[in-house]
Amino acid sequence: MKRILLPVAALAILAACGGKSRQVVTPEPLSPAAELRLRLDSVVDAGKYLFGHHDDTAYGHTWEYEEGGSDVKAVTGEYPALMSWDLGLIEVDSARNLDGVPFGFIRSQIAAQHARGGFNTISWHPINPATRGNSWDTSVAPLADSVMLDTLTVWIDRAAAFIASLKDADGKPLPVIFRPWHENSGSWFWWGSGSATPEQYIALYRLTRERFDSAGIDNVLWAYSPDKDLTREQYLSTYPGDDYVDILGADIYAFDGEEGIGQYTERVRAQLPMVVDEARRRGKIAAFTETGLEGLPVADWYTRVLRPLTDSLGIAYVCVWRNGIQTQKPEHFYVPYPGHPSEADFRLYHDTSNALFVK
Ligand code: BMA
Repeated sequence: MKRILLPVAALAILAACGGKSRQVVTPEPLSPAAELRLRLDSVVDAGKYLFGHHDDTAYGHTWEYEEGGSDVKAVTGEYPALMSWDLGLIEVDSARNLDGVPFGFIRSQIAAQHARGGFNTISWHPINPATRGNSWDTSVAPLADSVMLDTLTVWIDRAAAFIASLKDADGKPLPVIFRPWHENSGSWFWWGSGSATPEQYIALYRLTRERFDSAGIDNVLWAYSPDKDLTREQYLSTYPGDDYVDILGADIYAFDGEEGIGQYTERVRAQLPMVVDEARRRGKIAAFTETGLEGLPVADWYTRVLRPLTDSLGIAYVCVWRNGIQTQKPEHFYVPYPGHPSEADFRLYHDTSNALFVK
């Protein structure tokens, strides 16, 4: 069942034609989030999906912070239709995120991506409020201690303030997908299954959305994205609820090069159609929120492995992770850079798949 949201123009026509009294009802303008929802619906209705890349214009394999820089664009001629960004360390008022990207830069890139007709999604790797270690520090489970929620509320409000500050040149809020508390079914994050009960997780997610809502923030679609190998029941066991979530996703990575293709394919086929089905039944959007093969040791991975899995799935987007800088993380990249053996294959994926890119 799809929730039908009519654009303002259609509502105005309906109002103008409706009834003998010819009373014209001036419709409320759509919120940026509702407009984003319509745009994502039209992508899915057209049988397409956005191609996404994390930190796309911040840095790539051989460059950082260069005007026009993007490994996706360098190889395909276009930017990814979706750009992904992370708020990690915004909670402690840092000027740069956990991967060194200045928040001011992220703000400007989100505006630039929107202006070129693209989309933006935001994840968040906050530090552990109990230990002040990073997101992967599970030595203390902060959600077991209700006092931690006070700290987290302050942190959530800082994330909310950043997202509320995203505006276009006319001062209109820019729509974004927000995907906090991701991969919670795994045990590697302090909000994950090893450190939080389903109730604690759901309470954290709901608190996050409630803080945004009470601040009147209306430029966000909310994504839920647990990890791999989940049955429907397991997937739904930490689902925050239809009133809190707009996008149902999953993070499923490929591992082990050629040998791992079978397992990856099975994992995606076992879970993503279920996610798409749940999303449809609930009137929500489905997405493949994170995936990729680190280092691309399989040269035709994009056309041989990813394209058949994603091309007719009914998802609004697929997002691959970042291209780390060569001098820091030489093998940590998920799209080919110029000169990489899978360059031609990625171009072919760009040219022949249902994935969308932007000029
Ligand atoms: C991980 C890696 C890390 C990074 C983190 C947050 O998958 O890319 O290097 O710090 O995501 O972006």
